[in-house]
Amino acid sequence: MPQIDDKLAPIYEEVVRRNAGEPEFHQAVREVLESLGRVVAKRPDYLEDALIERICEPERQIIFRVPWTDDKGRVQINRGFRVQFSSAMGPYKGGLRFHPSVNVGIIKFLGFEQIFKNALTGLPIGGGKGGSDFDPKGRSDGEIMRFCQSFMTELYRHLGEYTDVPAGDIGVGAREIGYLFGQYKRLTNRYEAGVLTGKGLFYGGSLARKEATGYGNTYFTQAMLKTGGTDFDGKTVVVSGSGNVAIYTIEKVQEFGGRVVACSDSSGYIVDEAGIDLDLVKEIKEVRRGRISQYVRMKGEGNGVYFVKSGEGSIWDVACEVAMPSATQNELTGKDAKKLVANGVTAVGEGANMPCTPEAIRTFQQAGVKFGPGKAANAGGVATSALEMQQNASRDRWSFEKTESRLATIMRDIHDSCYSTAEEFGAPGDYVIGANIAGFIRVAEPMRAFGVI
Ligand code: NDP
Ligand code: 2IT
Repeated sequence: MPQIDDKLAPIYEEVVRRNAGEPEFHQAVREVLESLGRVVAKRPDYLEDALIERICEPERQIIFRVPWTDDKGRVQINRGFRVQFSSAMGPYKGGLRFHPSVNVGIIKFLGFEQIFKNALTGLPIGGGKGGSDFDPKGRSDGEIMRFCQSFMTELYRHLGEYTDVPAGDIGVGAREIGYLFGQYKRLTNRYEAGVLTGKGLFYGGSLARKEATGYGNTYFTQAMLKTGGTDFDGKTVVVSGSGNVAIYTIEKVQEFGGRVVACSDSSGYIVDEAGIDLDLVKEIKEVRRGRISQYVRMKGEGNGVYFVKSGEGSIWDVACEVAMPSATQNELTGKDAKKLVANGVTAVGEGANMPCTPEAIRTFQQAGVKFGPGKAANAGGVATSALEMQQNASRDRWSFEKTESRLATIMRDIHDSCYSTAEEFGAPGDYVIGANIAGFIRVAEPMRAFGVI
């Protein structure tokens, strides 16, 4: 098991002590600190002025009550969060997650990852994350709207195009961003387009933002495959989830000639051995907001098409050469990783944030599987959010081709900087170490320049 350097171990112990009951946050911090031993061995000056301790402490954490009225006239109460983690590189930037599992530890892990991810994009954005334990499943449009309006009625005072710029994440897409933006505009009396990203195309959104995370992970994973002299063409691929990230991963993998044979939601997974019919998945998920099991009902069971209920098997039992986990944290365990390795997986690109457990990552790396960590592989979404901010600031609108071509270049640059940083720090081929160190150095330099703040 990778160890934390002796000089950094007390920092980790203090993070665990001061953030009790937040295992996902501890996991994210631990992974970064495991990589930083190599940095402080070369550059002990990074240990000065509690710089690493400061990176682990959010600049500001906001927790608030979100009251709203459901369709039956009953008052419901949820909890809202925004963790403004680091503004060393630019305004806080990161998504909002609406899911019943959301708590402060999950938002902190996501915000912490976001600092390094955003730094890796090379664009001027700090790190933050927010959300609520609100469960959008089964809620009407009216309920979603009233919830979003109440959420923004508190959050707006903490936002601004130069202060903090949220976007979507699990349970938050264009519909929710529309309601949030409308309420922000009404409360502030300002048409401040750059305060949110992932907006609709007819009021300041960027072409290719919706596709960007999935496309970006596909570009990143393609770059990893190319270091071994191969690509997606003809490869069998499994993509977990069937939300925003999963759908546009499947789209780009198919364009690159890969055959995606399985995807999932929290109720289970579907297999279509001939290759997933993406139009059908989009109809079920983007139009009907339904369950992935409907795929089998609509397509007809048999001929290699079937559904497996969650709890009765894992999507990672399905044999593939490339795995792209794109649902949620810790969805791919050590046991799953062993199964994937036994079935011949050669590359894993994390579309979700921290979907592989530490044991799974170790299993992949020990088996020589190319492993792209989320903070590098899924950075295309936030990078394109920064491109949306650029378009809003210059009152401009770029074509799909121009935006996608910028995205592709950014993803190849992230790949190359992770690859070369890993080599420079004595861990060739280790994208986890490469991403953590390259991201850390980019944030550490402005922090030192600013003094103790
Ligand atoms: P969506 O809400 O569009 O889709 C989420 C998908 O994951 C759904 O299929 C959902 O199934 C499944 N899922 C969510 N939670 C669980 C769970 N606890 N157990 C099993 N399945 C689950 O979200 P996104 O596609 O936007 O996000 C997916 C992942 O990608 C997240 O980790 C997010 O943080 C990350 N990400 C997103 C970016 C973006 O731009 N949107 C950018 C970078 C990373 P069900 O519908 O049944 O809940
Ligand atoms: O995890 C992520 O990078 C996101 N959910 C996207 C954040 C953003 O600001 O676009």
